[in-house]
Amino acid sequence: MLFPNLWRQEQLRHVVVTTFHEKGYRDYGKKCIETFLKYWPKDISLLVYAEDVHVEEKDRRLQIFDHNETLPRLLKFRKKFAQNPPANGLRPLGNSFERDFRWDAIRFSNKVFAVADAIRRYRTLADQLIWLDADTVTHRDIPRGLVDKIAPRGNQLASYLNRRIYPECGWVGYNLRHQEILTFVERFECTYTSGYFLTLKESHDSFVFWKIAQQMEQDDEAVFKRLGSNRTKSHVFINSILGGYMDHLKGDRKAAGKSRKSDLSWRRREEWWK
Ligand SMILES: [Mn+2]
Repeated sequence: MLFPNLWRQEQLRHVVVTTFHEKGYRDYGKKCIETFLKYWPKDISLLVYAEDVHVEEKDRRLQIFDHNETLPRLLKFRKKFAQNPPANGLRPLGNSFERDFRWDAIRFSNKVFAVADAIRRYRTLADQLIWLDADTVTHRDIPRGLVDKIAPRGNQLASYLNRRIYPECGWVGYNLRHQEILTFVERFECTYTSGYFLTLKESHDSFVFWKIAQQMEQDDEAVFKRLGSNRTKSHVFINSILGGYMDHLKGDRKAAGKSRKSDLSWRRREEWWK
């Protein structure tokens, strides 16, 4: 055949990004790094935005950024809203406050500012930038072809784990070649820095991501690739194609180091799930 490559999808360059603080490093971040280095394709690097923690692992595929040096916008945002209860997971309820993570913009904004910085930094060096929560472990060799296959292409600005409610943003693949990628990043950050998040129904990163994505699709600025399912409300990460290679340790699963079998909505055959 003259042009056999026409029948295959073009190989893309990928880079993965995550963040954690000191307790996160001990509880799950270390494991995330170790299993990344073991099971991910050897031409893919991991960038870590480390918040006040020394990362012990050393590898040519591992790059560490210090929060305090690389994320000035995050520091400024935190300072600006530090004394604002509705920005810190406290929602006014009569005379008191109700605690709910869905209004903890300060806690979840570190993901937003880290991914924004990474996208600007790597825009010309890679084709896809994957956000990966640090509370994930990889349990099986990830084939290069899989990373290419689920990557956003063409007019797809990002691929994400959709579900019946706001998406599960433990995995988001950003298309660095998309002409509106910087527009997206700008909106993502500005929703927080401007204080606009206080007017939204929820202010964690997944909700804000979803709102911006919906608006961009409505305005024909971009489309998004969906890797999840509209039939499920929870555990969409491990029940998607990603569950065959990774686990997402939500809540108390961090201590166990593993999700529960009952979190699976169908039977998985991989060794990890036995
Ligand atoms: Mn997570």
